[in-house]
Amino acid sequence: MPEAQADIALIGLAVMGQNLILNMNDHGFTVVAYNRTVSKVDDFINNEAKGTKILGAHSLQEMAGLLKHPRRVMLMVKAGKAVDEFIESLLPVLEPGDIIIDGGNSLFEDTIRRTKYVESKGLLYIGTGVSGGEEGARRGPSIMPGGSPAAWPHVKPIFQAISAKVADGSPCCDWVGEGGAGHYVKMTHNGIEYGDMQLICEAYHLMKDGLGMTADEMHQVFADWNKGELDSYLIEITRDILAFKDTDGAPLVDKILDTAGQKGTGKWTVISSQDMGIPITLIAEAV
Ligand code: 2AM
Repeated sequence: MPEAQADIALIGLAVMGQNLILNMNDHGFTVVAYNRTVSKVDDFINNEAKGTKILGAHSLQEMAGLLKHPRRVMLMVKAGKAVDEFIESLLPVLEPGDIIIDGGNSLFEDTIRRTKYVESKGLLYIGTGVSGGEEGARRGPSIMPGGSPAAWPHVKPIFQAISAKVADGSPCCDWVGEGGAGHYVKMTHNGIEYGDMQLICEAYHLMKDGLGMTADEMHQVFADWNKGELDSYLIEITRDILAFKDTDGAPLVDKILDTAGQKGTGKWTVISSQDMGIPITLIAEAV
């Protein structure tokens, strides 16, 4: 048996998962990587993770055997059924006191249920929001953990090391609360971004169809806005998108289909607001 040497395991080798692993490795943690499609473990170890301390496991048993105690296992898999299935397969290879962490965009009610279930088996559970996309995962995401309070001291050093930092150096990561609190905060944070995007779309619509402005003129407006109190990530990328030219020199934005999809967090935010009798019409418009 190889020595139990790894600080944390991460399951789910899509880009978010891979980038979180690389980020943890940069901060001195030894990570074990695992994925349902096991061939992706070797692909990752032989490519993106080449030359690092990252370990690959080809079964959950092997993964569990490589972990220090209490074991920390983080899931970065598709929200929904995949999380429940992994919890079921992890329980037999883990022990009381071990910690399962779900870093996907799970519905907070699922996280409340899973926290109770995993705790009933003597293990600990964390449902955490991870914000910042692929780039954030690699360089420093905002992390919003909630679930079993007893798990937090074991996860805190890793999460606070890999998270983004505020100007004064404090980490963009702290304990949010019990049960589904972490995923609730992440959901609401996403909902607010939906509202932000709705405002940007309405401003674009008024400028384009109301005032007949060109993409270059709108680019200038967003560039000015981004220098004042509206200075933010979404205004900044809108500024850049409006200036982006296709190979023929025309603004690319005018050729993109006027349609968008959603993965659920905005809808859940609105449903939760209705459950509490607190209307949030802007976010509802966005959805
Ligand atoms: P895969 O590589 O085996 O498809 C993002 O899709 C991540 O979630 C991937 O690591 C993917 O594994 C995993 N995933 C998606 N659906 C899954 C399921 N039903 N069971 C296990 N893993 C799943």
